Amino acid sequence: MFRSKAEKKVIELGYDPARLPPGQYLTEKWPVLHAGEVPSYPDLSTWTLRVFGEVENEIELSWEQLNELPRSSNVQDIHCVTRWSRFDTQFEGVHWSELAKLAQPKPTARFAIAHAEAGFTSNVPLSFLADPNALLATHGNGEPLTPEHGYPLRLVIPGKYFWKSAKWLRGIELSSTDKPGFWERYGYHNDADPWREERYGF
Ligand SMILES: Nc1nc2c(c(=O)[nH]1)N[C@H]1C(S)=C(S)[C@@H](COP(=O)(O)O)O[C@H]1N2
Ligand SMILES: [Mo]
Repeated sequence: MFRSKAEKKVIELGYDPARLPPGQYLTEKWPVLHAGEVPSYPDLSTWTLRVFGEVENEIELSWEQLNELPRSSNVQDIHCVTRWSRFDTQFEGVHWSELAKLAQPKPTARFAIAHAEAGFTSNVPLSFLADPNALLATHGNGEPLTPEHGYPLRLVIPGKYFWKSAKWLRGIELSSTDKPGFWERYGYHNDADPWREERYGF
């Protein structure tokens, strides 16, 4: 059976090669990738997270209020469109369902638009935000997120290229219509499924 160099490395490291999406290679590091600058360290006493749009109750939580919500953690593989994949990344934080209890999405809400610092946005169908393994993460690999990985809060969306997982998250907008985000408007594929290699275009 033909195996690519990338697949051979996965096997050498003791992993199932079926975990590597097409056209990806495994890295053991955690690369840093984003457009623009890492935002300056936030003042957590004024930091807020908004949930708005197609919800019954728009909410704006302080850092303290966010951290009072029930927490969960999970382990998942992440896949960047620039072709690196990282296996078994552990994230800890708050699941969307905890925010949904407070904000109460309207039945018309079909898409979630993540709003991050400096106007960055990313869009997914609401079902991907509601995935049991999605998280609004405060921690990665057991440590608070570092500034370059999204401190104090980032999104983690499984089943999509990692650009959908907005770092420096400040809000979630629910919408009845889709709103292509920063990388999507730049030419990346709206659906971003790494298993179907939805890298560019629609
Ligand atoms: N706010 C913001 N979040 C972002 C991006 C960005 O440009 N801005 N880039 C995305 C991309 S392309 C990737 S691959 C991941 C990288 O996350 P990491 O730097 O923690 O590996 O962040 C995503 N989240
Ligand atoms: Mo990426």
